[in-house]
Amino acid sequence: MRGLALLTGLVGIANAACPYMTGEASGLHRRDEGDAAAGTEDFLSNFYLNDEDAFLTSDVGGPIEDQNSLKAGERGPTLLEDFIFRQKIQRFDHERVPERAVHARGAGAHGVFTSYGNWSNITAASFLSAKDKETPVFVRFSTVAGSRGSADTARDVHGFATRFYTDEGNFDIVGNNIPVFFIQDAIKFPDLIHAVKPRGDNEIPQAATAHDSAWDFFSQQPSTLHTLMWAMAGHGIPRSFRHLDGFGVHTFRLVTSDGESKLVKFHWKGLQGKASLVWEEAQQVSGKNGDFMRQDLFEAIEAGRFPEWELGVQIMDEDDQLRFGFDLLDPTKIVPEEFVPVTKLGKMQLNRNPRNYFAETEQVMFQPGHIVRGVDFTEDPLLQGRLFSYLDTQLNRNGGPNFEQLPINRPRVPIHNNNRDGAGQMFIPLNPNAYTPNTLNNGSPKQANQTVGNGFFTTPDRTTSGKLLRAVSTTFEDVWSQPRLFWNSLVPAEKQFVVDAMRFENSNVRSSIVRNNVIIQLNRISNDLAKRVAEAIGVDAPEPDPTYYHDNTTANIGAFGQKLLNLEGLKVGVLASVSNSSSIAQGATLQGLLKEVGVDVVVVGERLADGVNQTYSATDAINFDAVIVADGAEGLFNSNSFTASPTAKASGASSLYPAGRPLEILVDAFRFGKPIGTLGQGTHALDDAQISGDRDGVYVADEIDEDFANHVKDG
Ligand code: HDE
Repeated sequence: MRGLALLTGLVGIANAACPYMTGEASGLHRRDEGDAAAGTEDFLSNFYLNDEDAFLTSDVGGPIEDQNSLKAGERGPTLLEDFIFRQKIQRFDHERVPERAVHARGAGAHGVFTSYGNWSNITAASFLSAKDKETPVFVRFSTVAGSRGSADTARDVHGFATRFYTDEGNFDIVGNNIPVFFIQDAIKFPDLIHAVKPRGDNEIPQAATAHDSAWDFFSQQPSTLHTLMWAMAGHGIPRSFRHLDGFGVHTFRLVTSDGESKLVKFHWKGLQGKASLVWEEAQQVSGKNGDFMRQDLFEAIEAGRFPEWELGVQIMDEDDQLRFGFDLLDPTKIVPEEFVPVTKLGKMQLNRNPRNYFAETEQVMFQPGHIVRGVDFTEDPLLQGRLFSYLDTQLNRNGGPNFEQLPINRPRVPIHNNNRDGAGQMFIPLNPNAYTPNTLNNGSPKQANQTVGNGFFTTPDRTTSGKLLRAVSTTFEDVWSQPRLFWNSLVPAEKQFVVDAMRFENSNVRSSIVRNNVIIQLNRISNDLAKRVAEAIGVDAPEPDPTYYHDNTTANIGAFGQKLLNLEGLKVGVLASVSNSSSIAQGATLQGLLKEVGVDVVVVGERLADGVNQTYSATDAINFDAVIVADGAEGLFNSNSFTASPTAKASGASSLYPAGRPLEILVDAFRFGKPIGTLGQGTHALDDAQISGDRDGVYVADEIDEDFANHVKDG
């Protein structure tokens, strides 16, 4: 019976063998196809191990104690026969699997995708076959270059990998938050990654491109320029995983059950809106809270503030491959939305945190090759290479071919095939005739195809032919027009952001040859950009090179310039003083006014007390999206407080936190472009911080009211 989910079989076996699987894992669930469509169900619950009120056991089930090893005499050596000791240490020794070669640092969440309609006119994919049809998803966000323990806020491209557990098998969109990629041919990927990863001799710098080899590669391989521009803009340091968009990058195909195909680009458009950190801030965060982004995601979901994205596609005809002046098979190109608008197919909500980081987020093994009926590849040479790499890397990470049977990887539909054995086989296949064709098992498992059994099929009209050659297609040659399109389309503040980023990165490049080469390439994008970067890094300003220039612009490019779509989970710090209870009460008043938009107020005081959520000693501007100085707290901001000794409390200093911390929070918040506000006498803090109350983003008010709260919201 088709409806019996794959899981059911395992649960049946597990129950017999594992009496300690309790509660949800007790095998009371027998799933059928109806359940498979129930979007938000926690289908992994069949695998939960619940230790509640249970005795500790060995791996083979016998109850044990494991606090002391078995010794020959009180002061004697440990005995080899101590299987409890051996198993515990051995399991510990084997806890790690190889981290991902790239995208090692990441955070995941479960959710549900809901189709906006019946899209059978463009695809046979079953998860898009009906309005309101729900499909469970798991998403993993990541940075690329850093190792597993690196800081979340490194400047980098960000991975946005989504698995749809559809009722016709798993479909992965293994995308990024930037719609283009550095190279056009997968064979260059090891070069790219070796160049951006830390140096071979001293493994420095971690999770950063601000070093010679990265910029050497970028300037020698100008196909990198477009992605580089996006990474140097706000997209490189998003405010959080909730504040970025996602892209499938390559052109894919969608195919109807009749075999009609369209070319598509996948987009994830966030319903939170986009926002970025500023670089000074990101660097501080890296040191002070390396878990900043995973924490934001986890806490938002725990608080019921479920982030959402709409899945959209730009739909193009097969004949459009060269229509827009570039090649749709070239992954360094976007299709401007003015040429082809994005059709929204459905919405994804992330609404459940993993229960175990390793079992879910670390063991999830995405592959661009995980596609379902109704989706097909294109000949993009980067995509073609990825189809090999991800499977290969999973074999390396898991040490064998049965990784698709891990709970987070297994599909929600039964599997039936003649693949057998290998390390870690989790099933007991009952068919002894594991080959096709067979008569001994009545021909089963049977072949499915386009018309029989809802099978996967390759686009019927796909053809390819050609001379064998190792060369870049001439249709991939122009790699400068779109970086310029990107630059032209940024608001001035984000242009400055790009300039600052490039100045920072290249100031750390020792080789003057590399710095020169960088400027040569930037000058092909924009003379303005090249000159502004050159002046900071000791390179002569280049003459314009108009052969490369155009004035085109496009929309929806920058991370700046748009208001957030919602404020959920953002934090406002109210800087108060425990010696003035009214200053603390203002925090509660503001919380009342901001509650409806999901903003949290954190009241900061010299020490923890009633109404004080955090101390000055343990917080910084980086923890807030806006900062308010309460009426009555102004005494803490006296600029003497920076130099005052711990005993000099009269001048506003306190031994309870590092000297000058309240002032530092206010100044940093302003420098990092966050809205700041003062209430009543709190306005004197602005004088101490030398910030004019007339500046944009600074709000001075006598007291808290709706108007003040609205300013904070709009900030
Ligand atoms: Fe990946 N990439 N990649 N990549 N990639 C990996 O696979 C690779 C590329 C992306 O959260 C690895 O499971 C090659 C483009 C994401 O688990 C590895 C090429 C895009 C993730 C690999 C690319 C991506 C990976 C490492 C050039 C955006 C993390 C571990 C042809 C469309 C997925 C793993 C997760 C991970 C190879 C280029 C996105 C080594 C060879 C383009 C989001 O297989």
